[in-house]
Formats: sequence, C-alpha cells, structure tokens
Amino acid sequence: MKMTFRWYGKGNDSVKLSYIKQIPNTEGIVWALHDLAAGEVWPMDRILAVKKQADEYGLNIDVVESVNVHESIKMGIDEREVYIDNYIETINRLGKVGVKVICYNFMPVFDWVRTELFHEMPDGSTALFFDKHTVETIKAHDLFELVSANSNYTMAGWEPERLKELDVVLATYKDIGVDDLFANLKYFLERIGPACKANDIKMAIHPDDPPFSIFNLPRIVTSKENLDRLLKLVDEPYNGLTLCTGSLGSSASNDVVDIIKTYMDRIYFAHIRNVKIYENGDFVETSHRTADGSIDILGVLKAYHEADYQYYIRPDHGRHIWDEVCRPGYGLYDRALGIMYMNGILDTLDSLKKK
Ligand code: DNO
Repeated sequence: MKMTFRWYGKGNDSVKLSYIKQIPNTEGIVWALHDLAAGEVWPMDRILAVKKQADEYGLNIDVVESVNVHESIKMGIDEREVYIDNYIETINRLGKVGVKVICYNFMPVFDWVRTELFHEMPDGSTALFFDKHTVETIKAHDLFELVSANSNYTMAGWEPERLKELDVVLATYKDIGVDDLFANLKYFLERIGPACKANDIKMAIHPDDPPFSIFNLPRIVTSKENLDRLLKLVDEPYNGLTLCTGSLGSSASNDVVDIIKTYMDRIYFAHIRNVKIYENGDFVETSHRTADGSIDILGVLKAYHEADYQYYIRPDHGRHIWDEVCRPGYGLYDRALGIMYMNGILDTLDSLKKK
C-alpha cells in the first residue's frame, strides 16, 4: 500500500511539503484545488503547478481529494448536464498528469459535520467533537454560527457563500429520498464512466460523515448494506470506495473490519481515523491508536496487510497537539504520529509474515 498525506496547497496549509517529505514512508500528497467551486473545470496550468511543486519533493500526486460534485447532480435536475460535462473535462485533465484515484462524496448540501472543532480533551489536546443531541435539535444556520464562533475555520462545504442559498437548497431536498439519490448517483457514474476508463482513473466515493441523516437530508453512503447497493449500481471497477474508518465507524452498528474485508477489491483509498463513541451517540476524534478509540485500527491494518492492498492510504483527522496552530483535524503532528503508528504495525506484520 502507498502512504499519502493530505495537503491543502501552497498558501492554504500550515504544513509544508518539505515537512511531509520528512514523514517516514510517505510517498504522495492527497490534493485538490480547494478554492474552486464545485462544478468548475480545473485549469490545466493550476494542475501542472501542483505537480511541479510535488515533484520538487519527490512526492506523487496520484490521489485527488476531492473533485466536488455540483449540487444539481445530486439533486438530479436538468442543470446537471453541464456540470457533468465539466466533471468529465476535469477527469480528462487529471488523467494527463497521471492521477489514479479521485475521492468525492455524494452528501447533499454538507460535507462532514461536527459541533466543535476544538473540543478540549483531558490531556490538553483538542479534537473534533460531535454532539448528537445538538445536531438533532439545532438549525443548520445556527450550527454554522456555533462551530465558527471561536475560530477562522469552518467545516468543508460550509462556506458562507454557499450558506446564503441554504434555505432554498434544503427545501429542494424535501422531495428527494434515498432512492432518488441512488438514481442520481447512478446517472452521474454512468455518464463519467467512459472518461474514467479512458484515463484509468478510479472513482472512490467517501462515506457520509456522520453516516446517518442530518437536518432531514437523505444520506446513502452509510452502511454495509448501502455500500453493497452502490457498488452494484454500476458494477464496474472504476466505481469504488474511499474507506474512511472514522466516518463509517462513528456509527456503532458498522463493523469496519468486516466491511473492509468484504469490499477490499473495490477500495482505492483508505482513510485511517479513530473515534471514540459515547453511549449517547456523541463521538470525539482520538489519536490513531486502537486503545484510544472505539475502532479496531489494528484489525483494519491487518485486513489491508493480509490482502496485500496495493492502493493508497492516509492518516485522517488528527487531534491538535503541542500547541500547533492548524486547520481543524489537519495538523502535522498528530497525523505524522498516526503514520508512525501505522508504520509500526505494518512493519511488524511484515516481519511476522516472513517468519
Ligand atoms: C474530511 C474528509 C472529507 C472528504 C470528502 C470527500 O476531513 O475526509 O471532507 O474529503 O467528503 O469528498
């Protein structure tokens, strides 16, 4: 498997490429043009600029996270045609620089959702926190205010300009159910299929985070049953998964090790994140260590190792430690510790295999 590290781009990330290069065993960056709105065609000169920056440090740019899907595609309205054409053009351009995997999500309106970005932990670190009751009772606008109150950061997909249209968008989704969302995903995947095949690019859908409905919006990438349905929707290798342990694993009913073993051959990108789930359904993101959270990270890595997994893996959200000032969940220190934890496990498994 190939170890990677998410990087938000020059001038947009507190972590430098030179630091990423120094994390043992790290081969590539996971990148995107974060300032572009969903649906825009990615300019070739900007794609080439990222390639040049990564090349300087010998890091590959094989994985993009994300090329975001325009809301009209998720809603299945006529306007989607132009945005699907744009998506295809971006796939073709990414193919030219050798991109192998595109991570994306199909969550209506919002990407990941938390109630606190810097929740204080007993050891003095801070971490991303989800308070279930709050999300069940608060209005989406108010959650935005709550989350961004004490920091310059907000959550992905919660940019103020998008929130202006929020009421209209939420109202449109009133008539869109789970089956509609599956049908709209199928339509999208079928339309982009030829471009994916021509460029040998795998699409890796990210699970919904958290993996259940919020604000009465439908969510479909939530469980083993639904993963099964989505892989069968377009039963071809280019339709694959980003297997995020923390997203699926924040619902206690998901057995992530079993899910990984079942769909191994369609997983093109592995996100390793640990979360601790409380009895009331709240959860907090912990260090990557198995003993610190509710997810069997050791079991997860064993499953990938046993299958001789050949695709990409990365540490996911880390805590904020050692006074690092960073993007929520995406500091250098705790994610680098996460990689070393994974390296330790994988090296041990390797040596046991040789005996
Ligand atoms: C959270 C990330 C997600 C992910 C998107 C993929 O930190 O894993 O925001 O990038 O859902 O489209």
